[in-house]
Amino acid sequence: MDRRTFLVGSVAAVAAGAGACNGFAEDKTAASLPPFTRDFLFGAATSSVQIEGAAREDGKSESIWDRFADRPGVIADGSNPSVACDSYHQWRRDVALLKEMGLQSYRFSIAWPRILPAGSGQINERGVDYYNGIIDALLSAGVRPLVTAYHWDLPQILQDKGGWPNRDTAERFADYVQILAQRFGDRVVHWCLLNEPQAFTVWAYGHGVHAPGKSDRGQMLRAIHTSNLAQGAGFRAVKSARSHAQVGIAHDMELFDPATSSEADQQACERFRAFRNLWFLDPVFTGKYPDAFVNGVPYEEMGWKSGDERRMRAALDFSGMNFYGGRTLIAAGEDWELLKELNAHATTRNGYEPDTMERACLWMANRYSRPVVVTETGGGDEEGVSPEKAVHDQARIAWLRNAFSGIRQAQLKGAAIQSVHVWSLIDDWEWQDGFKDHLGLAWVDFTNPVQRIPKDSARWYADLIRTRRLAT
Ligand code: IFM
Repeated sequence: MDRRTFLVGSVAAVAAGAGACNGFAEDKTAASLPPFTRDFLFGAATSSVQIEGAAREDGKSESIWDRFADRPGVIADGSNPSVACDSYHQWRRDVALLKEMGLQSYRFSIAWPRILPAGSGQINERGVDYYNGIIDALLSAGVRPLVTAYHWDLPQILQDKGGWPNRDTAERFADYVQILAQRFGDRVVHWCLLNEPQAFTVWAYGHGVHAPGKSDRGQMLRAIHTSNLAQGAGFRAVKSARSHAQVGIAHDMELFDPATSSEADQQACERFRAFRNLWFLDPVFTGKYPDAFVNGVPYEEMGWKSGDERRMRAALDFSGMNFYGGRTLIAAGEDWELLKELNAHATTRNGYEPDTMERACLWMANRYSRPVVVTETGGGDEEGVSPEKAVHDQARIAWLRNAFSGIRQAQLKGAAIQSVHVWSLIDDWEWQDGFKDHLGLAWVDFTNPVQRIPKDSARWYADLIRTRRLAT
C-alpha cells in the first residue's frame, strides 16, 4: 500500500511512451469546456521538509524525518532532507517563480520544530521571522498564502514522548497551531491543519515506511485517533485566536472499486473505502468512525474516551483533497497482513484515469457539503539530471490538462471547488523515494539547488492562468 509505487508506476508509464500522453486517454472535452471563472484560484504546493533544508539551522530542532532518514536503507537513494531545495535560503526565488507564473495561491507548510524546538513552550523567533518573510513577500506578489500547519515533521522530542500514538500530542498540536494563528493569522486567512493523516499514521506506525518507521497495529490505531482529536482541538485553537480564519484538511483521497460484482468483493471494497478515506474525514465532520473492520470499530485499542465524539468534531470551513488520479480494485481476501480484519486486499493499482478527478471532486463536495479545495494534484517524471535550461515534460502537461478538466466538469455539475494546487512548485525531496522522481513545475539541481528552471508545464500553466481556458 505504498502510494509512491502507484504514483511512480503510473506516471513513469505515462512518461515512457512515445507520444505526449501515453498511459491514459487524453481528455478530448477539455478544450471545449467553458473557461474557469475569475474567483477560482490556481496555485501550487510544497512542504517544509521537502524543500527547506537548513534542518539544523537557526534554532530548528530535529524532526522525525531528520532522524528517520539517517537510518540506513530507509530512503531509496540514501539521501536526507538536510539541504533539499535549500528554500530556507532561496525562498525569494520560490516567490519570484510563483509571481512569474502568475500563480494565485501558494500552499506551503510550517515546520513545527522550527517554531517550537522543544515541541511546546519557548518560541524560536528566527523561525517565526523566516515564515514572516515568505508570507509578506507572497502578499506583495499578489499570491494568497494557504498554510499547512503539519506536513509530517513532528519534533523528534515529541516522538520520544510517544509521538502520534500518545493522546497528549493532540493538545501539543493545538497549542502549536494557536501560536501559528496568533503570529501569522493577521495575514494568513486560509489554513490546512493536517496534511494526509492517513500517511503519517498508517504508513508511519503501521506499514513503517514513513517516519518514525513503526509497524505496530496498536500504535497505528492510537495514532489515527490522536490525529482526529488533534483536528478538532486544532480547529478550536485557530478559531479562538482568529475567528475569521478559514480552516480545512488536506486528505489524501483514493478511489476504490470492487474487483468483481460478487457480494464478498463489494463488502470488502466498502470496508476498504471506509478505512482508507472515511476514517480520516468522518470523525471531524460527523464525530463518528464508520465501520471498517469486520469486528467493528476497535475503540478500546484506539484509546477512545467518553466525549471524544465531541472532541473530534469541528465545523471545518472547507474540505481539502490531495488527489493523484488513481483508482484501485479491491477483492475479498486476507492477505494484507497488518489489516487483515478489513478482509480485503487491493488487486490492481491502476494509473491515472481521466474521469477520476471529476468523480473524486463530486464525492467530496456531496458527502460533506463544504467547498472543496484541491490541495494537491500532479505527477512525477524521471526527467534526467541535465535540463540544459529546458524540460519538455509533455506527460505532465497531459496529466494536468486531464485533472483540470475533471475539476471543471465537476464544477459544471454543481461542485463548489474553490482552488487547485499543483504538486509541486519545484522538484523536491520525496520522502522515502529521495530525489529519484521529479514532480515540480520547475527543475532543481539537487547537487547545487540554487536555480529554479521552469519546465514546459510551468509555461503551459501560466497560459492557463492567464486565459483560464484549457487549450489543447
Ligand atoms: O510529496 C508528496 C506530499 O508530501 C504529500 N502528497 C503526495 C506528494 C507526492 O508524492
